[in-house]
Amino acid sequence: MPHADPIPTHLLISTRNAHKVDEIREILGSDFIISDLSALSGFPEVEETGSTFQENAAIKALAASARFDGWVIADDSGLEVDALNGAPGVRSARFSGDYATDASNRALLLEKLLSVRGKARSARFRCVIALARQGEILANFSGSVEGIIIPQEKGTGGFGYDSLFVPEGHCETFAQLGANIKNTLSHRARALAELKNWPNWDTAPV
Ligand code: ITT
Repeated sequence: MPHADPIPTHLLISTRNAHKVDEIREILGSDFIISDLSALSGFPEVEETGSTFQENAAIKALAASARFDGWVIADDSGLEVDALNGAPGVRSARFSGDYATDASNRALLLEKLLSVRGKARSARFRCVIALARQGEILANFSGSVEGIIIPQEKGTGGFGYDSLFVPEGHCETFAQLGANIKNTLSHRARALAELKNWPNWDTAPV
């Protein structure tokens, strides 16, 4: 939803995940100009040392805000599986180790859930988005979507764990449903809906 002027027309996303950038750009629409860390040459790798999505989102947002004099957001997100006591959680990107890929993470998840059946395969995606400006966190926005982990991959769209996750109320995975549907009900879409409705856009420091 566009805001009355002045609006944050330019948002830098502190991420190296091109899939997140595509989704955020599509969800926020044409009222926002989106760039990512490729716009900051020589930007170092940021270590995600937090133990919560909120802490890691803040770490990523503040690192970019130290180098960029405008609105910055960072998305920290992941999958929580109930049968695994919330794992992989904040370790979703590195679930299968330092050299993890989306495919190796999915394979490990399937392996760990081999003996888990039916409703016990419940899970949710969570997303926390930190908004920063001039080296300060101004707000956090969060969203989640409930669902179930199926026993084999289905669909080719999306990224990460999308081909294993069937959102509540649907019969297909996020990878099968495609961006148009995923971006209306995902954890990221819900967090970004809060961001768009943040009441302080007009009064925040510029
Ligand atoms: P940045 O830190 O650079 O933003 P990242 O991929 O490392 O990129 P995270 O630390 O937030 O991002 O880890 C998120 C991981 O959780 C991501 O790599 C996926 O494995 C998973 N994930 C998050 N959102 C997802 C989504 O919408 N669909 C599928 N998997 C998702």
